[in-house]
Amino acid sequence: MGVCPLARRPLRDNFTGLLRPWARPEVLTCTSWGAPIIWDGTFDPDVAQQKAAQQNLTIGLTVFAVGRYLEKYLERFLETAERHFMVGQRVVYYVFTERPAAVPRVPLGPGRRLRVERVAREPRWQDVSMGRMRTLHEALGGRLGREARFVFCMDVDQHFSGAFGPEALAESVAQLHAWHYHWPRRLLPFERDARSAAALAPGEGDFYYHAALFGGSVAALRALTAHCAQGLRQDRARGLEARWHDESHLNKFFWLHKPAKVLSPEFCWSPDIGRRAEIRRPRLLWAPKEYALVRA
Ligand code: U5P
Repeated sequence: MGVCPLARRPLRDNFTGLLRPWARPEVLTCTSWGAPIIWDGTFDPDVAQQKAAQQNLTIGLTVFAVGRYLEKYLERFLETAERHFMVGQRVVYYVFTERPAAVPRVPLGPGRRLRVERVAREPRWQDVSMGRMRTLHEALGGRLGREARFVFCMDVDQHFSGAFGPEALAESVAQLHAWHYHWPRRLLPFERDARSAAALAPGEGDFYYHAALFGGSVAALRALTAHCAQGLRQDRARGLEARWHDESHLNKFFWLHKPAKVLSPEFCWSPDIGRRAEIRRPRLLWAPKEYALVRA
């Protein structure tokens, strides 16, 4: 009981205690390298709360809101984070924007703080998205890295819809992409151009991970952001841009450095997909993609 059949190891960690993979027999609950895949029902949220409280953690949550993303999404993201993200833990939000004065004043609960960091606005949305890796790397090497023990990095065009607690914490955390978690591996949209630093050869790649949510310890995220920023730089120097930008590089990183924990698509779900029996309680919901409006 509580054993990963693929890696023949107990499925447990410092936050969840022993997991209950048998509670979700219809889905994959561990990876071939023994990392848990966290589904609703496989963990006890109270145990996770207690274990995190014993460790007296500060958890960072970073989000970029540049250009129209600020007015359109930030307030709801923060308001719903106050209701659902790591409730009962110490939390520090880091909002990166080119207009600090426009950041909405969302009332924060006890032990929760918001810091605003100014970033330059890149002319292309792809560059805003890709520039995040370099900015995050610098922030993790500075105050954010000193304040927080674990950090989650998220897209802003989504909102919390259910409890997102310490069961999601680990040394490194990857999110299964809601549109791709059930696709055959050979069809996953990894970068295949061998000239790109993000390239995966045929047969490579475990899962396709979503860059809208990743996390881990400060040290692990320093390594992840350095890898991605370096890959993005290298591609640019060769006149290349990977198929899914920073997400392609993130997928390469997690192929080379396997995540310690994988979150099921319940943690970051797209309502456009419709109902799926295995998606019980989504934690984050993507906003409808209104690219014509926000990327203009
Ligand atoms: N982003 C911005 N402004 C932009 C483009 C992207 O703030 O012009 C940030 C948002 O946090 C967004 C994330 O959720 O990058 C990923 O971008 P996208 O792939 O949703 O366009």
